[in-house]
Amino acid sequence: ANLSQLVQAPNKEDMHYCPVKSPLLSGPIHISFPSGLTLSQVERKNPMVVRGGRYRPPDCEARHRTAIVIPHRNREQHLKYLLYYLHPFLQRQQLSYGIYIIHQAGDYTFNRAKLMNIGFREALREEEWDCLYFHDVDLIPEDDRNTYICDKNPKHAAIAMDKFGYKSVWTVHITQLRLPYKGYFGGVSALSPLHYLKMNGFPNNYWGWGGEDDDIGIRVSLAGMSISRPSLRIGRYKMIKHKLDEGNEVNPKRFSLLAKTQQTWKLDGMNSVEYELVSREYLPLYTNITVNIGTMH
Ligand code: UD2
Ligand code: MN
Repeated sequence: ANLSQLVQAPNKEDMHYCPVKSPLLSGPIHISFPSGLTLSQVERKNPMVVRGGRYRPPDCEARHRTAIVIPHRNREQHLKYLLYYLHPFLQRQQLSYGIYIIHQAGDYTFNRAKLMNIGFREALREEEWDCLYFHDVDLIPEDDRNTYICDKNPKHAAIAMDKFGYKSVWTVHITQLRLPYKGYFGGVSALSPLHYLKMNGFPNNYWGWGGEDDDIGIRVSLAGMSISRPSLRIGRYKMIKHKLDEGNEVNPKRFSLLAKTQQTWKLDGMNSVEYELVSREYLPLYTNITVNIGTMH
């Protein structure tokens, strides 16, 4: 090497790809909820995170570019703890990533799935993400080997939750809850842009709690894809305890909507989502996108 090569700071061209398996992983994570935690403490603990909640590994070129999309309204406490754990978690995985909070303005009935469609559009408007993680604000991953990258198939990541004794969630779902098939897709799921467009995204017409996750599971199979899952040992999450939110009452139409998914999925979804962008704020730990999404009619 000549002198000029030696003194030059490494630039992108001579940077090597990060190893296939990150050497920074530490496995199971002990989750607690330190009282009095503030967002500025989270900021100080994550000095490499830049404006809008973006990060790229400093010493190697990331192999994956993942956007985290989080539907949100009125859950600031949960958001704070999620950011506290998620930023270091993603950094240990040596990912290039960005965190997008999709905030529903006003107090009309909440619509989780529609907010995800908006997150998909707004995130890809900014960068060529190769994977999107659709993530509830109250679920904290408990093992950093649960890598936030996309698979060949859509992935359901939150398969074992403390709330259900870490049993396979879809088994719980089949036996105690709603539908007699294994399409369960709630909590945290990962799709590439191609997966997402192939299934026309998520439904826009589920207002209030429930059903939209099952609709999404059905869409995956209607679009001819199957669902992959991490192992039960690794796909563990802690759900921060909460009650049903005001403005997110149980959706009484969920079963009749689900019965029609096969007829509606190509008409309603990413190709029909309408909303009004209220603001886009590049905050230190995340990009906050506030939207008016209207209400049911
Ligand atoms: C389950 C599913 C969830 C979703 C929901 C039904 C799991 C682990 N999770 O969660 O993915 O399918 O049932 O809709 O199976 N939110 C707000 N503010 C609100 C209301 C909701 O921010 O006022 C967001 C937040 O990100 C929250 C998510 O929507 O985590 C889902 O709502 P939930 O946590 O009340 O529903 P839950 O726990 O029954
Ligand atoms: Mn929840």
